[in-house]
Parts: sequence; structure tokens; C-alpha cells
Amino acid sequence: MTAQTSSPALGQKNISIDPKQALGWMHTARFFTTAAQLHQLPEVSVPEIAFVGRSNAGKSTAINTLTQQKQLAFASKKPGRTQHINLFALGRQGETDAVLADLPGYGYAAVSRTDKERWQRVMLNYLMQRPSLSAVVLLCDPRLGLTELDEALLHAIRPRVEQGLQFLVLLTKADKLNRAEQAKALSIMRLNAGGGEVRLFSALKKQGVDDVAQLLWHWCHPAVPNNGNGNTLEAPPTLPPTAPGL
Ligand SMILES: Nc1nc2c(ncn2[C@@H]2O[C@H](COP(=O)(O)OP(=O)(O)OP(=O)(O)O)[C@@H](O)[C@H]2O)c(=O)[nH]1
Ligand SMILES: [Mg+2]
Repeated sequence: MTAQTSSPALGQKNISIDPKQALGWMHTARFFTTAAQLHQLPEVSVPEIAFVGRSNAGKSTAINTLTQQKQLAFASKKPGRTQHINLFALGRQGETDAVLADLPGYGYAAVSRTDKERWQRVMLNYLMQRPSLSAVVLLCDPRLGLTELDEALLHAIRPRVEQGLQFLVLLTKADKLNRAEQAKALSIMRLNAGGGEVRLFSALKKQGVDDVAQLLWHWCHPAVPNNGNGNTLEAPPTLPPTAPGL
């Protein structure tokens, strides 16, 4: 499905899941809930992966591409399309084992200053306090690079990354770059990503899709290295089940 191969780091950490299985798991995504305020979000007992980034970076499109669903998340040419935190459940019905969160983008010029500041506060509180948050996917259009708000976000999550929060920078719309520009964007971002993963991604060309699906699967199913028989075991979810419907 994609031009990219799995990263060596992924292979070293885990016995790599088959890309088809990872994509099958992503395809189980269904709408779970939506909230305008942090306190309206239900607690969840499974790993939550947040898609964040400036407005129009391609967050909703990336969710639709990874889940192979056309309209799960609202994507639009018009910036500011996503205005709530939307949660999607993953795993077979009744066996939710992860949640994806599509967040409104920041930096959209037409939004009033008060609304911008309110949203930035909500997002930073979400990133710093949400107990189930296990991974952050920061989407960045490599033609624009990291903005001041992206940098502020990276700074805000750093303590949680040090405590084990997984982190991926997705360089979106890679179809707009030639091969040399892609390689350059990748190496620049690797220097800035502070130890997080970095991948090129194109919803249009389906670039990076297999690799990212595998990475997210592994993050949500951390393998216990050895059970004594040379096999890997699935670790149970880290949080007790509390959320209704999960
Ligand atoms: N060429 C190209 N365009 C893309 C790609 N991904 C997204 N887009 C386009 O970028 C625009 C914005 O995409 P969205 O997914 O709505 O972006 P968003 O980050 O969710 O935006 P907000 O909800 O406003 O924060 C749409 O016109 C998409 O079609 C891609 O991989 N390649
Ligand atoms: Mg969106």
C-alpha cells in the first residue's frame, strides 16, 4: 500500500506486526464521542493517541487514510474544520483497545484572538493532563516547517515524553515534495524531534500508511519481550476499565 518500509528501530523493539493486520486494526475505527471542553471528555481505560498540529496540516485526512474510511474525521480545504476533540475507538466491537483523538488545529488566522488563546489552553491542558494519553502524533507540513505553536507544544509535552509518552512527527503532504526535498525534510525534522519518531506521509499517494499503522499498533500493544519460550506476549492495557462503552 505504501512506498515506505518499516523502520529498523521498530523491528528491533518488537516482532513486527504484519502491515495488513495493523491496517485491519486501524480499519475498525468508529466514532466514539466528541467534546468542546476537556472536562466533557470521558475517561478511557485504553491508550489514547492524539493527532495534533496547525490548522490545515492534514490531521483529519491522516486519520481517514490510516483507518481507510472516507469520512470518519471531518477533513476540509477550509482551515478550522475540526472544532471539537473527536474520539474514535479502535479494536473489534466490544473489545476497544485504543482511542484516536482528532484535535482542532491551531494557528488559524481567521479565529479571534480570544478563541485562539482559549483553544491553546484547552489543548495544552489536554496534552499535559489527559491520563490516558499514551502517544502524540504531531502533523507538520514540511513546506512550512515547525511553527512557534508547534515548538510550544513540543516543549509542553517534553516532561511526559521523558516519562514514556510516545511521540511521532508526521511530515504530511509529502506528495508535494520531490525525493531530495523529502530526504532533506526528514533529516531536518529528525534533528528537531527530540528523540521522537519522524515519518513522511502522503494521504494522496498512501505513503507511510503501512509504517505508521504498524507503529501505532505497537504503541498500543506493547509486547512483553520474552515469555521463556522465545515468544512475545501482549501486555494488558495499563489502565483499569472505567469508561462507559469501552
Ligand atoms: N496533497 C495533499 N493534500 C492533503 C494531504 N493531506 C491533507 N491534504 C489536504 O489538506 C487540507 C486540510 O486537511 P485536513 O485533514 O482537513 O486538515 P486538518 O489538520 O484536520 O485541519 P483542521 O481541522 O482545520 O485543523 C485538505 O484540503 C486536504 O485534502 C496529503 O497528503 N496530500
Ligand atoms: Mg481536522
